Amino acid sequence: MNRKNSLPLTINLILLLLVVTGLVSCTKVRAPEPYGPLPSERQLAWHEMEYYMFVHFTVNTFTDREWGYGDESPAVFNPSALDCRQWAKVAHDAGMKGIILTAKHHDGFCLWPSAYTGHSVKSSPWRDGQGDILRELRQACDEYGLKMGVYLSPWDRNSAVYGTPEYLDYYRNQLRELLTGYGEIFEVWFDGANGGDGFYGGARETRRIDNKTYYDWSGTHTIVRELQPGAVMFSDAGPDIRWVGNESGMGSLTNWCLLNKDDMYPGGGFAKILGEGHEDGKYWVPAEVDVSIRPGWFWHERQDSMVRSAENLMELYYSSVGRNSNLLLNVPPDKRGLLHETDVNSLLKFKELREKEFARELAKDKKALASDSRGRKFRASMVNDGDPSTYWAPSDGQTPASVTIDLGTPTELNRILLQEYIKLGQRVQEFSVEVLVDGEWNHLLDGTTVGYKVIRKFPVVTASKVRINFTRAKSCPVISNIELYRAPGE
Ligand code: FUL
Repeated sequence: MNRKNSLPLTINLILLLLVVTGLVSCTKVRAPEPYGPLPSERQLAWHEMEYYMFVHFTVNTFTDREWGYGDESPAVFNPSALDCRQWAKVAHDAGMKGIILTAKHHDGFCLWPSAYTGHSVKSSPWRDGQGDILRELRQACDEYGLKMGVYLSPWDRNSAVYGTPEYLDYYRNQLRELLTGYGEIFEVWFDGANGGDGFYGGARETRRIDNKTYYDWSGTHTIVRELQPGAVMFSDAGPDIRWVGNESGMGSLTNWCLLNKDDMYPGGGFAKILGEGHEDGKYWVPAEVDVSIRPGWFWHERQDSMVRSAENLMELYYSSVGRNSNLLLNVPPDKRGLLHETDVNSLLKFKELREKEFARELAKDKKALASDSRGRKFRASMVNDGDPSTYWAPSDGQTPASVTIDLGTPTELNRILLQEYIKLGQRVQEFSVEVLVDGEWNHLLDGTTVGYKVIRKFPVVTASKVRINFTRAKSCPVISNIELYRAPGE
């Protein structure tokens, strides 16, 4: 072999070596297998919304009630200055990502001109019976880049056929109108309050239905999937999003996005289970916290002085978004058809407060070390690179495992935010946080589940390192994000 040919041979050998090493390291960096139920695309998009507006508006706004009986004359519905653009602008300016409107509440009055009943805006004096709030809301949401959702009360105290099989056709026809006439819907809200006394076309009687069987929910779910494949459905029992089990704004500290929903149904009295979900749940059904900015869901003049303050909304944020739930905050328009100045003020102040609270993130791009990583692609620094699509993961079977953020110098902190890479399932069962203060490791806090997002407060501590121990997980923890903050105050 002459010299001329031996050079390429060396290069070939080097190349071969590189390929073999590459292959070996590729097998080493195998991504973790998904574990348990996983979120669908529509659920992933919903998780990222985090915070959006609920709008309760109907005849009740004018009759000063929370539950209309169903005998209200459409003549009472006459907002003097209704402006969905104001709702949408406020939602947008407040940092919300969408609006869910009570298209029909229990009283049966429809905010759109349904072809299946006269009990709607078309029989009201508002816009001379030519109005359609759903249409106006659609335009406003588009203008402000918001998603739109609908609440269609299953219980209808106006309908003469409520309680009979015929009502199901009526309900589904109305649902079809909402799902085909107003563009893309991100969430359909199925309420759990059902049956009781009502007008029922003049019968004025009590009608009880069997929550479990009457509505044939699976048939209704099929319609939603067909007409709006991107929409998530909410109810006490999912199928996509579950009620958190209370209306006071409290997400559960331990909060599984998982639920064994097979034997559950709306209005079935499952409130206790719904907070935590099921650790061994068979389905991905995360929690949504629905709560009102006022004591009532509808506007009442006497409650103008009882609007939640920005500080109170901040607490709600921690007990909902901070606990692996989305926050659906109700802001009811008044008789003018406008969000009241006091409510608007609180919402905008809350936005400012939130921005200040999370203005100083301290972990980003700091040195991160892990007790173990399954390879370069999954190294510790993936938790603070600001990219939600990358994550740290230790090798299989390496739990407990920990990540340490090295802040470089003693730094004041009082908030921590953690996120799992939920596309691979919800895995963390328990974690703890330690801080290095004056050369000594101190225990700071314990936690249970993480899921999409957890934010925890603690009194200011001056630490040079923070260690997050994932002490128990169903399979190796898969962490996409760790943030540390120094929020104003103590
Ligand atoms: C409940 C209803 O009865 C309330 O009026 C309100 O709509 C709330 C969000 O859901 O079940």
